[in-house]
Amino acid sequence: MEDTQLCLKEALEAYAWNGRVEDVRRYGAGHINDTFAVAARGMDGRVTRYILQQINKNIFKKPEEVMENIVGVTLFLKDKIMRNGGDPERETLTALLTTDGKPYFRDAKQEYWRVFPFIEDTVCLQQVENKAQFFESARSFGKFMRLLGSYPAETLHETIPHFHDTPSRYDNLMKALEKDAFGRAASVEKELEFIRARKEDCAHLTRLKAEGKLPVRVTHNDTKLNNILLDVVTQEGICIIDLDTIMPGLAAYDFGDSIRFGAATAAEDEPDTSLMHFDAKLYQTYLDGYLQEAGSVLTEEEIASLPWGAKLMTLECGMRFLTDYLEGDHYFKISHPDQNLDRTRTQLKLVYEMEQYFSKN
Ligand code: ADP
Ligand code: GN1
Ligand code: MG
Repeated sequence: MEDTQLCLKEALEAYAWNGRVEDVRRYGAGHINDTFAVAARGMDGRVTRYILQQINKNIFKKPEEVMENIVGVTLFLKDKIMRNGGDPERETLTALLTTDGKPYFRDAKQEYWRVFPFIEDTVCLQQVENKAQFFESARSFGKFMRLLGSYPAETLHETIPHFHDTPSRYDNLMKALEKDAFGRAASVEKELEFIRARKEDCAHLTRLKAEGKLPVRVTHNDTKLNNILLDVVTQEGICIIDLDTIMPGLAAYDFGDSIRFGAATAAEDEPDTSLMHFDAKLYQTYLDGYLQEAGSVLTEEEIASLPWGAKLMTLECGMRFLTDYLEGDHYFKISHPDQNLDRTRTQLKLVYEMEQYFSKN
């Protein structure tokens, strides 16, 4: 803890801030980075807030490349937003520069930090409260992909190789199972049986992609509801955040990951799976919103691939949570011992109910 505080102090000294730093506190419910809200009081007495994040280097092995992607994409989006008469300070992130002009700070322990302005007067939801919010988030993610349609995808770094390569996620799970380093395999037989029965399904999207039947686009790849900020008053989608995994990908990945998290009746880590259901009405709501913004650029094959995205992103996430559980919880942040197992179970329940729904609709 003392170590973190020392590094935090070092990172705080690397930025000019707009005044004197008055408050620094842990912030948000992300599973990956260490996020802090920083409040600084200026000479005029006004308080400005910022988001300070330590990039998770166990996961993002090349933080400079993550930041190069983010700077490139956000500058591109700023230009588009200005041309469309929007507010570039509010509608996309801005990586602030350190006092020596870099979009990140590397501390003495070789950890990487970055700062974004805090987008005020917004809400970040952990669960959908009403249809309108989900519709808005769908429009925003659809628009995000459409706006990045002319971004030079070949300049993007692959920040996490094979991120949505579902068959390789399956293989990783099997490797973790074989090792069973924490002696947990015996307690997850039922879950493994469910996953094994869907081994062939895992390759559906990657196969279509390899055959050139689905176009590769610039995608966000982590489109859960808490990676978008909505206007606190109008509930309009304002800003897409968490841009670490922007990489070339499929529309079905972005669509699917939003469905996985949002078209669900309980939290991702709900221990009582009887409370978790796939919400088909919310699915339709998201589909309508997404197509309203992205429908004009999606091919027929892509539209047909969206339900597969929902199922496979959910199955894949379930496999990732289970792999982490078997490997001793080193990837996703946890706050209680079986949280990754709880997360696995909710995802598998959703997969099951999606299958029932998609087989009839
Ligand atoms: P992680 O990769 O750990 O999920 P995120 O970048 O998603 O990290 O940030 C974690 C949380 O911090 C978000 O869910 C959101 O609540 C909050 N957050 C991040 N960036 C901003 C911002 N610029 N303005 C306001 N809140 C933010
Ligand atoms: C992580 O960073 P965060 O909390 O928005 C993860 C996603 C998972 C998600 C599950 C880089 O997202 O891939 O779908 O948890 N991000 C990374 O909630 O692995
Ligand atoms: Mg996040």
